Amino acid sequence: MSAQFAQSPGWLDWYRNPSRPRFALPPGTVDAHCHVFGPGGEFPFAPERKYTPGDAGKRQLFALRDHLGVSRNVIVQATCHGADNSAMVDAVQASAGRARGIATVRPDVTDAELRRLDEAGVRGVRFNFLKRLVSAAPRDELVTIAKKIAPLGWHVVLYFESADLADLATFFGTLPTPLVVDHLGRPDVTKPVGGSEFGRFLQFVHDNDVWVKVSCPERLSVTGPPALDGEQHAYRDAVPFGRAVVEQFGDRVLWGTDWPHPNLTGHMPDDGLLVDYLPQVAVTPEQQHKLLVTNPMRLYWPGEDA
Ligand code: 0GY
Repeated sequence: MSAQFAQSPGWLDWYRNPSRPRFALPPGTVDAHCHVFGPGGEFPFAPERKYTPGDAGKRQLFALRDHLGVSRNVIVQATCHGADNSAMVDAVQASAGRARGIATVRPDVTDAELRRLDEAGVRGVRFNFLKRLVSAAPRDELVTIAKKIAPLGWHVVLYFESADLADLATFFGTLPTPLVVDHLGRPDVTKPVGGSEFGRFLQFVHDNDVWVKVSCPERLSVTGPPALDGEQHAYRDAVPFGRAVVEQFGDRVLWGTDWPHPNLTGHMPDDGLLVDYLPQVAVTPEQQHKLLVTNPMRLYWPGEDA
């Protein structure tokens, strides 16, 4: 906990001793969705935040990276830091080229500030539509931001709930940048994978050449992690959704841990188990290599060898 910030009541901190994954990640694996929180004493949380996390800084993130066998990170600005990207940028700059960043900016951001972020390693901005995380997402402001970042070759990361896609899809289709969707578009995994809601998502991905993060089974799952009695398959109800996206859009899928897993209430996942979950959704070595290495390298480190 930070000296001056008390965590939100009931806040769950990340899993302290993650297991060593049995699944060996391919060399060059990118964790394309993770965050840093503070530390609040150095990088204060934003006044407009909807939650106050425990500290989870770059040192802990890089330790997890090394423990899991990950090579690189994409650090996504968390809403608890608002549009002050200092903690994220500090982590990216401390990574010696092994991290990229996704920022939050306001419509009045200057070109000079965008250039500074770009030089620091930022490659996109995130638009968040979850009402429990942001008070508003005015579309005119988002269009202004998207137009400003497009010349840099950045993309927009979209975070929304599947039920809201019907209202948002047309707007998303007008944005002038590549689009990346968080957490499989947050499907309701109690509904059929072949049903209309997930079908709409797949159509949206197809029609707009969208990139999709096959992440957060722990956030989507109702069946949860393996039971203590040794049940083998973690988050099994999320598997068909991830697998469908990997099979249909294998060249545009990404994966991330979502460490340090903000706002979970039921349980905190063992990050080693999240790695062991991967072969359930990316079944073949070729699918795994695209998901974990080829695709994120193409988006975040184009032209570089993994
Ligand atoms: C995630 C999910 C969440 C939070 C944030 O920026 C954030 O605060 O992303 C969430 O609460 O669902 O991607 O980490």
